[in-house]
Amino acid sequence: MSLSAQPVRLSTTAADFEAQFAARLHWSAETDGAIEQRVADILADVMQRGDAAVLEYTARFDGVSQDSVKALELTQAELKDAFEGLPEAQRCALEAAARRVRSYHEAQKKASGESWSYRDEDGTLLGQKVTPLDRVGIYVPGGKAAYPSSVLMNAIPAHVAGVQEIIMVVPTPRGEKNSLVLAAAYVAGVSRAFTIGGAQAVAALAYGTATVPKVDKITGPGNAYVASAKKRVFGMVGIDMIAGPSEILVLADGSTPAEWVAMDLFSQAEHDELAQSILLCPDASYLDAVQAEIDRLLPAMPRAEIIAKSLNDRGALIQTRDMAEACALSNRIAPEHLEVSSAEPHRWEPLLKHAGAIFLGAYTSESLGDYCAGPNHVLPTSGTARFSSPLGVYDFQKRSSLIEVSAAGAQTLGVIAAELAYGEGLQAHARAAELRLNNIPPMRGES
Ligand code: HSO
Ligand code: ZN
Repeated sequence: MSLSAQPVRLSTTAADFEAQFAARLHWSAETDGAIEQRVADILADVMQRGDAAVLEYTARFDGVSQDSVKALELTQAELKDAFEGLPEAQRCALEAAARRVRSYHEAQKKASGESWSYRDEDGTLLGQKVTPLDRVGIYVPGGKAAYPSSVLMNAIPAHVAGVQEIIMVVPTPRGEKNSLVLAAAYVAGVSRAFTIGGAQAVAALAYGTATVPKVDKITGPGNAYVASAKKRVFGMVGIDMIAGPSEILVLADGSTPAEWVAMDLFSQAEHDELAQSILLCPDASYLDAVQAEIDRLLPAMPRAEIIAKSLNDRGALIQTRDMAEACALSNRIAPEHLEVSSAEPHRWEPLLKHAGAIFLGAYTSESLGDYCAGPNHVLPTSGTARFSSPLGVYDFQKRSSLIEVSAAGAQTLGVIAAELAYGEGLQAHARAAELRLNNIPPMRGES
C-alpha cells in the first residue's frame, strides 16, 4: 500500500469552518492515571531510598545494572573522548552551533538579564539584583528522541546566566550511549552527567541522593513519565515547562517555492505522529501546489510513516481571505514555530502576537532555528505561547528586590507605611516605621 499524506483542506469562508478548525486544534490535556500513580510511587521511593532506588529502576527500565550510582556517572574524559571521536564535520558543526547559540544568549542577557537600580530624590535606593541559580539539572531523553541540539539549547543559556553546576541526566537503554549527545555535553560545558533517566532521574535531581546532587531547577524535554515527574516535583524545585509535540505554522503569500514549504511542514511532522503542521495561504492554487509537492516528496522520506500520520491526523492546509486574516488565525493558534513565508515578512510581522518563534522570509527555514541560528529551540507549545516564552537566560536567573531607605526617605515612607499598618491592625509593623521618624508619635491602639 502506498503511503499518502493529505492534511485536511479548509477554507475560512466555509460555513462549517469554525467547527472543523476547532476539531483540528483540539489539544488533549488528558493525563493517564496509571502513569501518574507509577510516577508518584517512583518519586516516593527515590526520596526514601535514594541511590538504591535509582539503581533498581535503572536496571529494570534501562537494562543497565551497576553496583553504585557513581558507576553510572560519565567522566569528563568520556565526554571529551566522545567529542574527539566524532567525524570532523560533525565536530565543527557542533562547535559552530554552540558559538552562535552562545552569542545569542549573551545578547539576551545584556538586554534583559542585568541588575538595575535608581535613587529617589531623597536618596532612597530601589532596584533589582539578578543572580544565577546555583545548580540546575538538564534532562536529556535517550533512544530515538535524543537530540544533541537540545543539550546545547538547555546547557548554554544556563552557562551564560552564570550557573556554576549543570548536571545532565540521560538514560542509556541497554547501555547504548549516544556519542553526539555526550559530545554536545562536552561542548556546552556540562559539569556532571549521569546515565539515568525517567521519573527516577527527575526524583534524584529534585531530592538529591548520596551521589546525585540536589538541583534548584530541572529543564529539558521527556516522555509522559518525565513530564509527570517534573510536574510533581515543581515547587520543591523549579521547572522550565511541559513541552508538547512539535508544531509548525506556515503563513504563505505564495511567493516561496512550494517544495520548500512542503519540506518545512515535513520537518516538524517527522518529529512525532502527534506533531502539528499547518499552512495558511489566501491562494488556493498555492495550497494545491504544496499538496502536490507533499505527494511527490513523501515517498523518499525515511520517516514517511510518521510524517503521513502526523499530516493526516493533525495537519491542515487552510485557505484564508487574505494575509491579514491568516495573521489573525495564526494568533488564535499561537504556534510553537511560525514561518512567515512571504515576500513582505516585515509587513505581516507587526500583526503577529502569539508564537514561540517567528521565522521571517522564504530563506528562514525553521530547521535552521532548530540547530544553529542562535535563538533557543525550546519553545512553548499547545497554544501556551499566549502566555509564555522560549527557554532563555532568564530561566536560569532569579531576581531579588533591593531597597535602601535614606534617613530622609524614612520620614515620608514611615508615615505612609504606619497609616496602612494600623489599618491592617498590625501594630508592630506600624511601630517599626514610626520609630524611625524624627518625631515619633504615640503608638495607636495601646491596651
Ligand atoms: N523542533 C524541535 C527541536 C529539534 N528539532 C531538535 C530537531 N532537533 C523543537 O520543537
Ligand atoms: Zn525540529
